[in-house]
Amino acid sequence: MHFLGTCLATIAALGLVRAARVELDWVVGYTTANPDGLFERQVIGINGEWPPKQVEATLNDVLVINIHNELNEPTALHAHGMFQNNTNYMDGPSMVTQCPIPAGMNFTYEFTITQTGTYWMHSHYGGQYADGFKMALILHNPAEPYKYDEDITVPISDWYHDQSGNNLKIFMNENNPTGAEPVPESGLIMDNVNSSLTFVPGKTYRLRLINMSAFSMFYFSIDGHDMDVIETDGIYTQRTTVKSLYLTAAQRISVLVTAKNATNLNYYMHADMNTDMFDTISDSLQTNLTAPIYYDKSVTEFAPSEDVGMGSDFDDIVIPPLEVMAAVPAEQQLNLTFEFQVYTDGINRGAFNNIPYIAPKVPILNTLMTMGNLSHEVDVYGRHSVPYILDHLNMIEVILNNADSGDHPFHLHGHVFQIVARGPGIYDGTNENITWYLDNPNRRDTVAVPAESFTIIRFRADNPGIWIFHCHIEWHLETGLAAIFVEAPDIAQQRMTLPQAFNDLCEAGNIPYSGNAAGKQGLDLKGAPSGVDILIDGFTASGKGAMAGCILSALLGIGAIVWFAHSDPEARGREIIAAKMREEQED
Ligand SMILES: *[C@@H]1O[C@H](CO)[C@@H](O)[C@H](O)[C@H]1NC(C)=O
Ligand SMILES: *[C@@H]1O[C@H](CO)[C@@H](O)[C@H](O)[C@H]1NC(C)=O
Ligand SMILES: *[C@@H]1O[C@H](CO)[C@@H](O)[C@H](O)[C@H]1NC(C)=O
Ligand SMILES: *[C@@H]1O[C@H](CO)[C@@H](O)[C@H](O)[C@H]1NC(C)=O
Ligand SMILES: *[C@@H]1O[C@H](CO)[C@@H](O)[C@H](O)[C@H]1NC(C)=O
Ligand SMILES: *[C@@H]1O[C@H](CO)[C@@H](O)[C@H](O)[C@H]1NC(C)=O
Ligand SMILES: *[C@@H]1O[C@H](CO)[C@@H](O)[C@H](O)[C@H]1NC(C)=O
Ligand SMILES: *[C@@H]1O[C@H](CO)[C@@H](O)[C@H](O)[C@H]1NC(C)=O
Ligand SMILES: *[C@@H]1O[C@H](CO)[C@@H](O)[C@H](O)[C@H]1NC(C)=O
Ligand SMILES: [Cu+2]
Repeated sequence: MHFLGTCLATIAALGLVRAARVELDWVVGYTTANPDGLFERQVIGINGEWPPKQVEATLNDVLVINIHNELNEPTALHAHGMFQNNTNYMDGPSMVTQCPIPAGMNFTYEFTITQTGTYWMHSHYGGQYADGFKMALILHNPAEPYKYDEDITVPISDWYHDQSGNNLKIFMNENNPTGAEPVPESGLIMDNVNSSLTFVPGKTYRLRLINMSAFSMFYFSIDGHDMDVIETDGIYTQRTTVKSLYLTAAQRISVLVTAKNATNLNYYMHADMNTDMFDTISDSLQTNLTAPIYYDKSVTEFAPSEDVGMGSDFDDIVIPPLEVMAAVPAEQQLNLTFEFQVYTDGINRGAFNNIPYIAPKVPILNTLMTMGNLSHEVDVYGRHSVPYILDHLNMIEVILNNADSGDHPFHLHGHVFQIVARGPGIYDGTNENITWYLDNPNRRDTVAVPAESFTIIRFRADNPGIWIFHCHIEWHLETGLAAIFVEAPDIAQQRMTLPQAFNDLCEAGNIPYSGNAAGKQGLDLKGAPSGVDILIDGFTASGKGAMAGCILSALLGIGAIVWFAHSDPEARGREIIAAKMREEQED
């Protein structure tokens, strides 16, 4: 009896009592939408609908998504923030953990929900999520620590009129040596420009704010109301009152907002885009978005604006998690410095340590699973997979040095990390101006690294597999601002077996699914991506982009650009350097 009681208590504590199978059938296809009222465009919808419905499940449920790809190109689905512990192959990024799902094919994602909080799902193939293939993923907690009356998801996103494929062609192009990003045409609160909420006096609302932008960062506030932060990226925080907050692409924050008792006024929510990174802003772009919160729709008066936009003093690094976890010393350190430069293929690329990520010939997880004991050799993954081997259970420290003049949001798949330190400049181990956050550092899965500064994060390598670490500005990821963490490859091989369905995907798409980054055995890497290198070394970091831009415009003048577009990258690089030397001799 006593034993049974203990047993039941344990089962309840582990939350094993309730477990449903949440099965969704999705036809992923094209439809049209006009959420900003300015332009009807083709979007990617689910079962003919856009915006796609949010997905909801409860801790311990099994989430099953049957996809039929009706697009005319491949696709792949990532559930952002899921640990996918022992189901690494369900993580989704194309050519990282799987071959993409070819046009016309069906595929099923299936994994167990082991986390709670606010997440989202989006395509992890090309720039597809900017075309609308994204939705909230809300994971309910049967033992919710905070009390509230209503639960409302508030996605905020930028909106482009052009297809992401076109935007990428213009962006990743020799004619864009400065790397000017596509600037959105609109911003949307709750997938529209006309959204509103209604508050009932006395009720407490949980607003789950999700930044689903491809590019823009937003500052969020509600006139006349405090917000109590209770969650950052699926991690409960201590209740922390703020007047405004910001979210970089892919971040989520839940706030509790208590409605007022009086109904004589209505209020605005504000979401102001951070326009620092926009090279051009069209006159029609509404950068300060608003959506009304009505107490009484018959009242026409709104409370005065308290919006401070980019003047917000919000800083997520100081928000302590509810479950206290002190930082512990690192056992393995990675030093990842990134900036944007023109590479030998003529393209302005973001990269860690001057090596842009370029997808290998074989999905990286397949390389891990099929290379036997060579899976521990960093070389088999290919130089342009930007691989780092992490030893099992090590505390990993990643130094993120931002040598660029813009802020960048970095997301690690399969983990949350602690944000343990921050300071200006590049971290070389001797920096005097550094602030440590060691007692109970904020934990989340996406961190903004401000311009020309460093941020240090730590996490435990307790999830064997292949995890991509990348800038969540969709355009920057495409240029190569990503690295691959190969975590405990030997343990991953022991724990996992790739389901046959994944090999079938590769087979259907004519993609090799075993061997190294070149699709070969052993350490013969010939044929793996190569030859994309930093154009000219020896300039100061700030001068590089500008100098490359000058060289390219000079060459453009002599009509070399056409030839460039068809040449191989190594030859192209040599030619650019030769042209530069000729130019210097002429001067
Ligand atoms: C927003 O509301 C205005 C005014 O009612 C309307 O003219 C416009 O078409 C609406 N826009 C969208 C995208 O629904
Ligand atoms: C693929 O999915 C579609 C839509 O759900 C379904 O009609 C079709 O039968 C499936 N095809 C196969 C081969 O399972
Ligand atoms: C979303 O993230 C992007 C990119 O970091 C940022 O520019 C935008 O302001 C964010 N939006 C919100 C509402 O925080
Ligand atoms: C609303 O009224 C209730 C009951 O009088 C009171 O307890 C509560 O503090 C009031 N709330 C606000 C936000 O003023
Ligand atoms: C947006 O709002 C902020 C804060 O009120 C203000 O400083 C800024 O000028 C506004 N921007 C535009 C384009 O209206
Ligand atoms: C790797 O495995 C092969 C055969 O399975 C074995 O001959 C070789 O000694 C192993 N190498 C290492 C470094 O363990
Ligand atoms: C330290 O760096 C912060 C920015 O990260 C800056 O605001 C502050 O002025 C710096 N302090 C000193 C003493 O340089
Ligand atoms: C990290 O790399 C950068 C760029 O090479 C270098 O300046 C810095 O000193 C390195 N930091 C550490 C801690 O090794
Ligand atoms: C993964 O599961 C193992 C137990 O199988 C656990 O020790 C580890 O902490 C888990 N990691 C994550 C990130 O959930
Ligand atoms: Cu970026």
